Amino acid sequence: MDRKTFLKTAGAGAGYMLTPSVITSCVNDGISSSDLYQNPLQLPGGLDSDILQAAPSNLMIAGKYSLDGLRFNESLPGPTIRKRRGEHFQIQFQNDIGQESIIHWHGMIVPPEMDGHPKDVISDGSYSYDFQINQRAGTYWYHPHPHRITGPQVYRGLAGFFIVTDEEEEVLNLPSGEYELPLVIQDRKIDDSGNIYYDPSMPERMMTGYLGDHMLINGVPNPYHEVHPRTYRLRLINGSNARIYNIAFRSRTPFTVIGTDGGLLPQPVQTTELLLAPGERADILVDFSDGFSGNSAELVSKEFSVPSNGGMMGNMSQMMGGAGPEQGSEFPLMEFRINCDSSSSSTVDLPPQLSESNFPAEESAVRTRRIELDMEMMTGHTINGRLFEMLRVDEQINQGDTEIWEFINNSAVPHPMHIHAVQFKVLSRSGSRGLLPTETGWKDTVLVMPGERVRVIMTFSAEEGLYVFHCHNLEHEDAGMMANLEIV
Ligand SMILES: [Cu+2]
Repeated sequence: MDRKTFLKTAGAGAGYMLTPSVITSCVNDGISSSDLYQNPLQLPGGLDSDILQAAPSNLMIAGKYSLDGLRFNESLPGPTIRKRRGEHFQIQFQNDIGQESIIHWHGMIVPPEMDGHPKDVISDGSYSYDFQINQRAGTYWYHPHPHRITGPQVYRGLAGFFIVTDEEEEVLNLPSGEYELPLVIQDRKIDDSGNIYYDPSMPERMMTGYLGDHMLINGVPNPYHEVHPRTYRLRLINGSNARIYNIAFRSRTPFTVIGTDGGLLPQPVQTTELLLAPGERADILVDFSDGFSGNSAELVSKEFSVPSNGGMMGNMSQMMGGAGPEQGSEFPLMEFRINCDSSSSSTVDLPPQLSESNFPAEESAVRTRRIELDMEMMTGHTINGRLFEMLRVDEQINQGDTEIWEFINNSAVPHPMHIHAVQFKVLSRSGSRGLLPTETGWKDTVLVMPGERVRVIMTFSAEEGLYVFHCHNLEHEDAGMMANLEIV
């Protein structure tokens, strides 16, 4: 489907292309749900076992799409893990998928042998995880991390939420229970027979990554969810292989960003749109009692531009793009149907200060590392000119040191860069984009657009040992856009 057809199809529903002329607070005024959203949103259940089993399963999605899938504990997404800071986490990862795998707890700071380094893959049997949760409350997640095959394993269904709570967050009385919705957004390609398939072409492997033409939330295409006219907390994960979303409401209703990768922001930030790259998380508050016309609140990915980094390579990435809508196209995500008759109205009083964040001062950095991101015709995407090698130490860091890393994207495609074993603060970004609302908080993944230089600062306090950093565009990662960092 080309972009034009896609947008036409997406716009075929009743009503939602209308510009709201009157903003009312929850009145059933006839502008109601569109035909596009026909599938009820599913919410993953909690983990109730000390085994996390990955196994194949053929699935029907929304009654019409088939997926040759992989699931954790027969759940899609995987069961949600909820732990409190200070608790111990113990689990047996049981690998029954018939190929190598290992689990990475994305955003969690854990000992090296618990981190899911690709050298620790198992091809069957089980791997014991046992670590203490010693970090801020936040929306973390887990997914496989084997070298070369992370993309297909995540795509086929292996990913889940890992939610950490703590006292600092609890005193805020944020919406919880049914008013807290974990939402993982993933795009998928579906062929004419309704099969969800993973088959990246050479240009998709080498340039854009695998961009789907159907957007799934918690494994459901075109979902709707009924909400009360009150404030909800949405925990968003971009669990896509390559696609970046520009989260917004079609009505341009503002929402409040309260957290990101490493938990609560220092202060809440109001916005009408928010870029979210693969691997990144956003914790947002949405008040469904105000600012939506009628009883429908439609979440979309708003159009955005990907800076072209000059000449031939930029044009080539455009030409060689996959079959799905291009990176940066607008498309619908899901609909919240506001039940105006319900009485459970409640708003949230946020304090001006959400959390204590002691970001390291720039002067405390003992060195700056330049991390060059390049694309070479024969090699592919490289970090400082090299592809991943399992045991080669690329960056050696003294434990306890504070460093600045400068990511320089010399290529023509975006790279969301993820560093294991730390949370960092984004210091600056060259060009006109500036910092995003989420970049006022702790991050473990940062989007570096073509031509940009992004500086981040962090203190390496994790246990000594070998960890990785890599591009979270999973096709780039699988093709070798990954490197080792050793804490000594
Ligand atoms: Cu990349």
